[in-house]
Amino acid sequence: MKIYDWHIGVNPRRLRIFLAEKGIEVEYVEVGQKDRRLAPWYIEKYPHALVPMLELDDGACIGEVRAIAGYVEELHPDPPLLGRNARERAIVAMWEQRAYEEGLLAAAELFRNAHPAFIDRGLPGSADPIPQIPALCERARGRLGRFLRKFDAQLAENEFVAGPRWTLADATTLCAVDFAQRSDVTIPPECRNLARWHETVSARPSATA
Ligand SMILES: N[C@@H](CCC(=O)N[C@@H](CS)C(=O)NCC(=O)O)C(=O)O
Repeated sequence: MKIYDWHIGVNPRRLRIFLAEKGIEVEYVEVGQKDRRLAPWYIEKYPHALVPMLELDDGACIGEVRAIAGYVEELHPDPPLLGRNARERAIVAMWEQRAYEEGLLAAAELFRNAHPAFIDRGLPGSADPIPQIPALCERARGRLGRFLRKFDAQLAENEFVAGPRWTLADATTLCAVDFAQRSDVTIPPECRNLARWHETVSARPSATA
C-alpha cells in the first residue's frame, strides 16, 4: 500500500501525523508540483484530484483522511487513536469533525481566497476554474476566532482535544491551528489552554511528520 502525498498540504500532514503516532511506515509518493498544482498524471489516475489518497495493493483508491485513518486503525488497532469503545469513538469523531469543519475548513477558506497561487482555485478538487471570493476572508477570520475560543474552552477541561488521550482530533486541530497561522491568525493571548496544548502536541515527534 502507498500514500499519495503533497508535502505542503494540510490534509496530507494530518494523515502523516496520525500514521507517525501509529508508528507505521508507509511508502509516500509526492504528487505536488512546484507550481502548487497536483501532477496531471495523478489527477488522471484519481479524478477526485485531492490528497492524501491511499492506494491498496489490489488497486483500490481510498481518499479522505478520516476514511484512511479508520482503515489503518482497523488493521493496526494499537495504539487506538480513534477511541477505545463506542462512547470514546463518538466523542473523538465529534471533536475531530468540529476541528475539521470549524478550524481546518475556515483556515482553508482564508488561505485559498487570498493567496495569489490559488487565484482561480478557490476550492480544491475541481478541474473547473473556481474564482477566489476575497469577501470570504473576513468571514473566515471570524470563524477562526470562534474555533480558537471554543477549543480553548474544551482544553480547559481536557488534556487533549477529545479527552485524556491523543487522538486524530488532536492531529486535525494542530493542522488547523498551524494552517491559520500561515494567514497570520494566531492563538489569542487569553486562550492559555489552547496555547498549553499547542506547545505539548507540537513537541511530539509526530508533529514534524
Ligand atoms: N476532505 C479531504 C480534503 C482533502 C484536501 O482538501 N486536500 C487538499 C490539500 S490540503 C488538496 O488535495 N488540494 C489539491 C489542490 O489544491 O489542487 C480529506 O479529508 O482528505
